[in-house]
Amino acid sequence: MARNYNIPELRRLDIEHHLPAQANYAEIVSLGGSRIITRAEGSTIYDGDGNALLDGMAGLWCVNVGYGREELVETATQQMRELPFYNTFFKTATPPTVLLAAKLAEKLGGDLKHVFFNSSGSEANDTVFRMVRHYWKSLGQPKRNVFISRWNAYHGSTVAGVSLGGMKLMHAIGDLPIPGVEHVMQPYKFGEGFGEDEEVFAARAAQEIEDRILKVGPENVAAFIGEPVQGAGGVIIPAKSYWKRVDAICKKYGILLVVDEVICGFGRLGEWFGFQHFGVTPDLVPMAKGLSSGYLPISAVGVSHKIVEVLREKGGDFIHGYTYSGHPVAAAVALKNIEIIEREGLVGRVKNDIGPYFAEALKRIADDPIVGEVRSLGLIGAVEIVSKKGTNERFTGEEGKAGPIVRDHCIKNGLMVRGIRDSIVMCPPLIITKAEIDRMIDIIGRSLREAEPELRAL
Ligand code: PXG
Repeated sequence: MARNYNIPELRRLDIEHHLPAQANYAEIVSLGGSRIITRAEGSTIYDGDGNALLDGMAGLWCVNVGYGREELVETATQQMRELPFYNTFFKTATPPTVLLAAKLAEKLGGDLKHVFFNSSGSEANDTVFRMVRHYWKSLGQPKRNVFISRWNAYHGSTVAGVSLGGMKLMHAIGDLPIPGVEHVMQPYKFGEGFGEDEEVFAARAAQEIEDRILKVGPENVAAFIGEPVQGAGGVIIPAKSYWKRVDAICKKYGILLVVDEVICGFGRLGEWFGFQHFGVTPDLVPMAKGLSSGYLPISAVGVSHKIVEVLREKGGDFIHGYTYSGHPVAAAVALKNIEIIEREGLVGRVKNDIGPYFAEALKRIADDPIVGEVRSLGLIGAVEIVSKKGTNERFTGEEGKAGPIVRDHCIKNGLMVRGIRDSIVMCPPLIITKAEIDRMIDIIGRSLREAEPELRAL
């Protein structure tokens, strides 16, 4: 049931006391406080001012099974009654934690038989950072401590997450990255290989990784980390051959491959994990978001048996972990969430039905005079906004203005999307209906038309 909130008072308190995540605090004040979201159902969110918004972002790339799942509420309630908390530090574990680890091992397949739990994607990548270095040290190769990542990658907001990530604006806050992270080019063909043959571009982007390994010295490189499809970077979808090449390069030099599935996992690309779509075999797999569909904070790192054997034989104490590692309520909800995805066949739905439908629907706005490209894979997609059709030229001649302007029109028209630099990105719940996809595309089309005069006046 919807509760009656005093929205003006909440907005006042928001300004007075609350510091929202990744925000410009002056802007929040000038806007008179944040938009207060009060409830949600299916693929629709409702704000306190009575607006219904189609949630084109599944919350923040996470509410894969959609809102309003009573089963998840009941599971959490039951687990809270039975055992609301116990840790995994005292040579102890809880039933949901162990069962979830086994379930994830089944979904990951291959050698990825082990799972370490955390509460967020950032924490998962901190675990990756420490485990990878500990692994090489245990093997007697302490010099192997360099991570290779890509510019514009997103791996979280903690010190290790930001450092592994390749967002320059984030690096500037907190004087990051920390030493030991090397960044190479991203496989962003529209931006960095416009007009180039897809395969030639994929080979060039992968070659940069090999070149950097040789420059740093293979004996110093611990791991390569990448998102199957870069999400926060603007939904950058590489050619399949790119990932095949990356995998081969890692194996050639004995470097660990870390595939960050925080956004792509749990059906987003039409497979349980993005690496399965691209046909590669990672050694470590951080995941979060869709693991619990955002109903509770939980993340995990899938770890290969090859690594765990070394940790068991030579690793001694792995002095790492969080109070909430393997939180029983979050784990129980994640297990039930996976059960829902399985029961409703949502992964197959993305691959064979709604994903292809989304791709077709996007084509309807591809001819818009300010659209440079539409692209999607499964249920993640982007619309590139350009000032001159047929080029990748941006409004005002510099990157970054168009996305937020078009996004604001979309929100006004009833659709929540992200504006990332000069693109609009979409990542809806996996249960979104075809009629809702049509509405999403219609709203983006209308918003592009409304925004064009504003963009031309920049
Ligand atoms: N890896 C990837 C690939 C992510 O997308 C994280 C790690 C970190 O997860 P946590 O749970 O610590 O936030 C993410 C998170 C955006 C945006 O601007 C994207 C994320 C988080 C916040 C904002 O689109 N992705």
